[in-house]
Amino acid sequence: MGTHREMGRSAAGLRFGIVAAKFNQRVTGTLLRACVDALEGHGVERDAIRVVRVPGAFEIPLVAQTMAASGHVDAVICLGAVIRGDTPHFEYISAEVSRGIGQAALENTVPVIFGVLTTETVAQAEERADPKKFNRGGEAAKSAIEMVRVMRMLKGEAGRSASSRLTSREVTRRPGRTQ
Ligand code: INI
Repeated sequence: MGTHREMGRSAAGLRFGIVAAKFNQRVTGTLLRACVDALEGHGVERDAIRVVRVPGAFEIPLVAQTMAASGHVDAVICLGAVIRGDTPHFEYISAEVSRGIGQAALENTVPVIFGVLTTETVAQAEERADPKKFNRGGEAAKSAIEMVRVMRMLKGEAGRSASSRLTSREVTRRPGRTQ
């Protein structure tokens, strides 16, 4: 991750919600710090980042859905670590979390970013969270910023094409005649 000056202030004025699981705290704490650092590095104010901690990854979708529906954030970032070695019900938890996060995004048309690590071992999760290695927390922040831009572009295009349809209808309408 570069310095704040290198990263610029491209996300200044945007607001983010972060839902981070406490389970596997060493890993999720690292993900959370790297995520907040990256957002701030792109110009997001600390006051514009709302962090909510939940017990485990299974609880992430409910809070993500609530934040996404609130209208108070431009994107939600979900952080967690589900580790197969420690989790007999690994498949259930990871399937539910990914389904719930996707659902929160689609139901609200708000970006909800999947920053949940699913690994075989704690060592793999630590490596993916490490800001000097894979830095998945920082990557999740960058994906969130990118998706806010994508959604703003699409919503802007939708607004423009609606008004251009209106204009062309007005152009073809003859003066003095009703429809
Ligand atoms: N939660 C995690 O975030 N990661 C795990 O690896 C994990 N394991 O190993 O079970 C885990 N379990 C807790 C779960 O997410 C819920 O908090 C719990 O079942 C209460 O609903």
